[in-house]
Formats: sequence, structure tokens, C-alpha cells
Amino acid sequence: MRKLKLTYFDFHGGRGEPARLAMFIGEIEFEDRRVPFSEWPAVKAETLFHALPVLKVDGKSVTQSNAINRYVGKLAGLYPSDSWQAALCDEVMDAVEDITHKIAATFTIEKDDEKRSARQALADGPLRFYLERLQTRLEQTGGEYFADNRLTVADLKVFVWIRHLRSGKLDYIPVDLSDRVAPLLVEHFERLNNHPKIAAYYKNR
Ligand SMILES: N[C@@H](CCC(=O)N[C@@H](CS)C(=O)NCC(=O)O)C(=O)O
Repeated sequence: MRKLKLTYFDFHGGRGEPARLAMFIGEIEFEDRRVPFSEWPAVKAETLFHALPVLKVDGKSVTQSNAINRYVGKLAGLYPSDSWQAALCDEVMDAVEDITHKIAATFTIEKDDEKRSARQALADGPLRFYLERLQTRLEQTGGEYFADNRLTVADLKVFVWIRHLRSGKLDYIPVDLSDRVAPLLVEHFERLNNHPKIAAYYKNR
């Protein structure tokens, strides 16, 4: 049996969370290494691209969250085998990655007034745009799942993103932005949140 170890930061979200969820749902045993931010500088030096997540499989490592999502998605039965459905699944994960980069760029803004205007511009521009377009894609794929008419890692990636947007943890991003702009994505979020395995995952966390 493969020995899996996922290294990511110690919080319930971000780029490492969809893989954690996928492995939990698929009952794939893995070591969940959570790096405290205080230890990040030392850990960073060991990583290929100076970033997390990193997945180790039998001692060999692979980086890039969506590559990891695809790999664990296949192990967990949460990645399409049909090439077209797999492309739809990848499209959505890469779109979330694109908007995540834009959000991440505002984390390092130190001055509060600059952060406020950057975040407001983000909310009115790219965030609204990605919410609308992902909602359109979800409508086109039947309204319930992003690919393969079933739960895949694409759904988990969007779920984690919407969870973050609605958490109130992003200063100056209205918590109800996704509810106003993309109600179908919020319905999708609620459906996943009530998925027995996902509900069980967060119950004691
Ligand atoms: N494209 C990479 C981006 C990885 C990335 O930027 N990870 C962030 C955390 S979500 C990170 O390690 N940040 C710490 C740093 O840049 O020092 C992926 O999808 O995994």
C-alpha cells in the first residue's frame, strides 16, 4: 500500500484542503502534516517551488495543488475517467487557482487603506467575474456538479473557495458577495456542506 503524506499549513482551507477532503471522503489513509506559520521558513527551503501543498508518496514528492488534487482524486474515485469530463474538472480547478492568485496578491499589502481599495476592486471586478462565470459553468453542467454528474475534486476546490469567501476572514470582501452574485454556487456549497462525509470531516474541527 502507498504511504501518503500531505504537507500544508495548519488551517481548514486553502490550496491543501481539497486534497485533505478528497482523501477523507475516499477513505485513503494519509499523514496530515500541518506546518505552523512559525516553522514555514525552515520548511520552505525543503520544498521544490518554495510553496505548499506538497504530497509525498512513498517518500517521493509532488507539488502544485491541482496536480495533487488530480492524483488523490484518482485514488479516491473523485476524478473523471472520461477525458472530456476530466478536462471540465481541470478547467474549474484551474479557474479557482487563477482567482486564488489574485486574492493572494492582496495578503501582502501592509497599509490598511491600500488593502481596502485593492480588496474592493477585487470584489467588484475579478471576484464577481469568476463567481459569475463559475456559476454559468455549473448551470451548463446540470446545476449540481461541475463534471461527470457526480462529486469530483473540482466541486471540492470550489467548495473550499466559497467557504473562504463567506467566512468573513477576508477583510473588505463583503461576506454576502457570493450569495448575491452566484446563488447557484452557494446552493452547491450548501449541498456539499451537508454531504455526510464532508459534514463528518468538519464536525470535530
Ligand atoms: N501554484 C501553486 C501555488 C502554491 C502557493 O502559492 N502556496 C501558498 C499557500 S496556499 C504558499 O506556499 N505560500 C507561502 C509562501 O509563498 O511563502 C499550487 O497550486 O500549489
